[in-house]
Amino acid sequence: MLNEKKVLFSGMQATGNLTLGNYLGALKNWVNLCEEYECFYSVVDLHSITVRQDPTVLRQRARKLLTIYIAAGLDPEKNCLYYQSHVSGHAELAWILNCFTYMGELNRMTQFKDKAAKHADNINAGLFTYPTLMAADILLYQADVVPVGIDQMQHLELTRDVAQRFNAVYGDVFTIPEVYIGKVGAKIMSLQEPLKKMSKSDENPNASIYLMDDPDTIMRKCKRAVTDSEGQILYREEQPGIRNLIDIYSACTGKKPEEVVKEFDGKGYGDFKVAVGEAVVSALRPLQERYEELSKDKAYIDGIIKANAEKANYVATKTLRKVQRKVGFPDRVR
Ligand code: ATP
Ligand code: LTN
Repeated sequence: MLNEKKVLFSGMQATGNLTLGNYLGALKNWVNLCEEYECFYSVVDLHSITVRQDPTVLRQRARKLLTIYIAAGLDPEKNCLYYQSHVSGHAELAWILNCFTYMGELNRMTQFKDKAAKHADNINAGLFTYPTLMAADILLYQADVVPVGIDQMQHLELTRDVAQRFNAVYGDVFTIPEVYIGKVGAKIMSLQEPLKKMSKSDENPNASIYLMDDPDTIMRKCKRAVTDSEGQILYREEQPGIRNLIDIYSACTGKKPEEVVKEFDGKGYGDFKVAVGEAVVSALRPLQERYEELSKDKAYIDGIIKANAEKANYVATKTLRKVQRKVGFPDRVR
C-alpha cells in the first residue's frame, strides 16, 4: 500500500457502556485525525476476555462499539474500523512479543495491579500479559502515533521498550510509536466524586453520563452533579466539581474555560447546571440519531466489518510475516 501518511492506531474495549469521558477524551478527538494519519481503530475484544464476560453481551457490546465509532463521525472509508478478533495476527505477534518481555516489566504495570486486586478470583495469565497484546496491536500496523489517555502511558512505554529491544536484535523491524494526548476533554471527572475520573465501570449510575442517555436523564445527572458551597463559577482547583462542569461545557461547545467563566459571571449553580445539561444533550444528539439509523442497517455495518477486517489483515500480515522470518520460523511453501 503506497501511502505517505503516518500511521495511527488506537482501540477501546467493549466492556461497559461508553461515557461522556470516553467520547470527549477519545472518540471526539479521533474524528479529524484521518486527514493527517492513516488511522486504525480496533474494538479490542481479545483484551476484553482478560476479565470474565458473558458471550452474548460481549458480542452485542462489540458491535455497538463499532457502530458508535461510525456514529461519532469516524468515516469507515477513511478509517479502518475492525474487531481485533478478526485479525489473527494480533494474537500471533503477541506470542512472539511475550518472548521479548520480562516478567519484571509486566509486574510493574499499575493497571495489572489494579485489575488483579479487583478480580482477585481470576488473576489469569492473559491479564498479566495484556500489555504485550497491546504492544502487538500497535506494532503490527507500524503505528507512528497512538492517541490514548494518560492512564495508558505506562503500556505505551513498555511497547516502545519491547520494540526497541526487538529492533536491537533483528534490525529495524518495528516503528517506535509516540503517544498522542488529545487537547481537550483529556480527563472528564465523575459527576459524583469530581476527584475521580468518569469511568464506565463506576457503580454509581449518577457518576457518569452514558452516550446513549436520553435528554431527561442527562439533565437530571447534571442537576445532581456534586459541586461546593463557594457559590461562584470559577475555573480553579479548589472547586473540582464546577471545574469539571466547565470542562464539559467547554468541550461540548468549543468555548474556552475563560469564556465560560465570563459567560456565567454572577449566575447561580442551578442555571449553570441546566446550561451544561443542554450543551451535553446537543453534543450527543447527532451521535445518538446516527446510531439509531445505523443500528437498523445490518447489511451496511456487516459490509464495513468485512471490508475493514480484510484491510487490517492485509497490513497486519505484512508485518507478521516479516517478524516470523526475522525470528527464524520456516518460510511458507506456496
Ligand atoms: P474502565 O472504567 O472499564 O476502566 P474507561 O471508561 O476508563 O474504562 P477505557 O476503555 O479504559 O475507558 O478507555 C477508552 C479511552 O477513553 C481511552 O483512550 C481513555 O484514555 C479514554 N477515557 C476514559 N475515561 C476518560 C475520562 N474520564 N476522560 C477522558 N478520557 C477518558
Ligand atoms: N488498553 C487500552 C485499550 C487498547 C489500546 C490498544 C489503546 C488495547 N490495545 C492499542 C491503544 C492502542 C485501554 O484500556 N484503554
